[in-house]
Amino acid sequence: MQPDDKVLIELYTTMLTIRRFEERLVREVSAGNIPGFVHSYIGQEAIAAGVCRHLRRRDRIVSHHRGHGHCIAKGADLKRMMAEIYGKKTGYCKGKGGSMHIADFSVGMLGADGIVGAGLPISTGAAFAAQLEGKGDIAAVFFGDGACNEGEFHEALNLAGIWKLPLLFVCENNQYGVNTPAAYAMAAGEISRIPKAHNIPARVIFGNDVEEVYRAAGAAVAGIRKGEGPFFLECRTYRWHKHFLSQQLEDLRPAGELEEWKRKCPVAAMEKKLRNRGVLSPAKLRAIDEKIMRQVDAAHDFALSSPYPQPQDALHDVYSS
Ligand SMILES: Cc1ncc(C[n+]2csc(CCOP(=O)(O)OP(=O)(O)O)c2C)c(N)n1
Ligand SMILES: [Mg+2]
Repeated sequence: MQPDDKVLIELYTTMLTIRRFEERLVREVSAGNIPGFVHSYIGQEAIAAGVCRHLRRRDRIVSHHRGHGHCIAKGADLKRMMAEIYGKKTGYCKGKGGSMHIADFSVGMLGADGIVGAGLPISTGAAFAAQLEGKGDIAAVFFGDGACNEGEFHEALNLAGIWKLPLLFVCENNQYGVNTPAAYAMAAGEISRIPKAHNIPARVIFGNDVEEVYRAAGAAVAGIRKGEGPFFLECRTYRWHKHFLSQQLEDLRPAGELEEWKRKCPVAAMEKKLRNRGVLSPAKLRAIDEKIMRQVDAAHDFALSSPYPQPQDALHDVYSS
C-alpha cells in the first residue's frame, strides 16, 4: 500500500510535530525547567507516525516509557501533554503522572508506562476487548528491544497467539536498553525469531523510513482487521539522546554510531523525498514547520501559565468510585 501525496504530507507533519515537541523538551530539560524523567523519542519518529496512520480513533494503543511520539501520532493534545510533563493541573493526569503516564482514552491512547514490558499484557487485554466487542477494532502496542527480555512479553505473545487477538506488536529495536546492547542481552539473537515460536508472523523493517513503516504496518493492520490474528513488526532504529534527558550516567554506545544514525534521520530523509519529488516546495515545507512551531510554543505557554495541583488533590483519582 503505497502512500499517496496527501498521506506523505500527513506522515511528514506528524513526524515533524514529534521532533519539534521533543526538541523543546530537550531544551527545557537542559535548562532545568522540567522535573523528573523525560525519555526522548527523537530518531524514532517514523515508527509512531507510520503505524498510527493506519489506526482509527477507536483502535487502542499502548505505549512505553518513550511515549510522547505515540501520543502525538494517535492524536493527543499537545497542550495537555506539555502541561502533564510540567506537572500542571491542566495536564492529562492533572499533573500527577508526568511524562511516562500520559494517556488519552478519547483517542484510544491507553497510556505510556514506566515499567519496561508492562504495556504488553495491557495490550492483550485491549485486543481481547476489541475481539469481544466485535466492531472490527484492533490494538497496537509499542515496546523496546529491552522489553523483549521480560517475562510478560512472552505471556502476551502466547495469549495473542492462542486467541488470535487483533493485536499489532511494534518492537522499536533501537539496539540498546539504556547502555546494554540488545545483541548481548538476548539469547535468541534475533528478536523476530521469538514471535515465530509463538506462531505469530513477524517482519523486520527499517524503522527510519516512514514509507517502509507505513507499507508494512498497512499490510499487517489489514490482515489483523480481516481476523488473521496478531502480527509482529520489528523496526530497526536508533535513539539520538541519552536514555533519559537528564541522565548523569555516561552514554556507553560506541563512538561514531550516533553520527552514522543521524545521517539516517527519518525526518530529514522524508523532507528530502518530498522536495525532490516535487510534493512540497521549500516554501510549503517552511510553512508546515512554522505552524508546528507555533503549536509547540502555544503548548508550552499553556503549560507555563497553568497552575500546579494542590496538596488536597493528591488522593483524588487514586481509586475508582
Ligand atoms: C521492569 C523494569 N526493569 C527495569 C527498568 C529500568 N529501565 C527503564 S527503561 C530501561 C531500558 C528499556 O530498554 P528498551 O525496552 O529497549 O527501551 P528503550 O529505552 O531503548 O526505548 C530500563 C532497564 C524499568 N523501568 N522497569
Ligand atoms: Mg531499546
